[in-house]
Amino acid sequence: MRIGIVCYASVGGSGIIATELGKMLAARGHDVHILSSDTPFRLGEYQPGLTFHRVETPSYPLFREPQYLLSLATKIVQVARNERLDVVHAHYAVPHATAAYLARQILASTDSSRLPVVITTLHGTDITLLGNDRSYSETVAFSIEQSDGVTAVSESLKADTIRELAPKKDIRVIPNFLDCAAHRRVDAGPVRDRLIGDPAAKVLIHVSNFRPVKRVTAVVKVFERVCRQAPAHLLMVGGGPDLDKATRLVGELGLADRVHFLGEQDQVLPLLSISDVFLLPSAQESFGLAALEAMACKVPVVASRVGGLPEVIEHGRDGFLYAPDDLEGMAQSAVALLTDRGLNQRIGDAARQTVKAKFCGENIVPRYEAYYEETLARSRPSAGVR
Ligand code: GMT
Repeated sequence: MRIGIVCYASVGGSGIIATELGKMLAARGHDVHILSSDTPFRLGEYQPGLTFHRVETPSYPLFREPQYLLSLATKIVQVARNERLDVVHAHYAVPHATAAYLARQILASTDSSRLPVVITTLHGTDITLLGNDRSYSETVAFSIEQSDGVTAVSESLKADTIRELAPKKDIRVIPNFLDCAAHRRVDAGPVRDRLIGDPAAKVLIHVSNFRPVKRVTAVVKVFERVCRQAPAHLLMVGGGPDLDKATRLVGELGLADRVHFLGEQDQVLPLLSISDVFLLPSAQESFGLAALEAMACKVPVVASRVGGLPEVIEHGRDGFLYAPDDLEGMAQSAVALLTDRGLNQRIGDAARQTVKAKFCGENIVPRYEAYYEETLARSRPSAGVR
């Protein structure tokens, strides 16, 4: 198939999934075109079958507002026409589903025999934070309904979408995934020596884009409770609006020599591989890809029981889940994992097993392929895939 994938380039789960999907589809013989405003940070080196198309949004001195929706729709039209796309797969509804809808209308006005199907994948905040905002909700619901196919990354997000927007559309749940062969614990001794020094010291880690929904100050508060019983180090990986708040709190709590702010990193495997516990006390999480990446590296996750996280983590078996405000519960599980080596190993091994059993790309990507085929067959029964 000829597949166009529209995604955000910035650090975030939807861009990572879209890029990994593109890479795996290309490796499986499809002709894949990624459309984004910048090179997605996980794109990596050149791969046959995978082409990147930059969406340029020219600025005009009269407008304060960048016209990304229009430039993206135009780029989708151009790529769909030039590359004879069968599928346009929009990751994140806002505004990608709308741009894809607009592009298809434009294509239909010029050559309706060559229309790609539009598939939208809902990732989370496009529904739970943005899409349900009254400033956007009608357009987002309309664009979702106008897609030929809609997927969500968890049952929880599907339920949220139905509750918030009530789109007249079936939503297929296809969970997020990893390249399980590539995503594993690596030998990162030198990284550990340089960052932490003491080989006996325990390490906690948090990776996110430091938006309010990630509750990075709760990460620091859990860590402070942990340190009262089991002095450790905390790696804070990422950046975003709440970075300053977290830095300030670390200073106020006198933890500056134990907390390492590392900024955005595209290679998280070495950092996960030197960690003993991953903290994710989010207010909301449609899936929790960052948790899945930790689990693949056998790092036990202590997280909030919200959104799709219970579909990824089974409390007490392959990780620990608590009410978002139960920082004490999170701290106690973290302490147990840092002080009981057997427990840490058992939970870490079970976590890797869960990832391998349920969330490997080799099992999930064929579900996207099947969904593309099914949607194409439904939308143009006689034409089939060209
Ligand atoms: O979590 C983020 O900050 C980024 C955001 C995104 O759309 O890029 O993540 C959402 O999509 C990810 C990939 O499907 C999910 O793993 C995250 O759980 C989800 N984030 C939230 O729901 C807060």
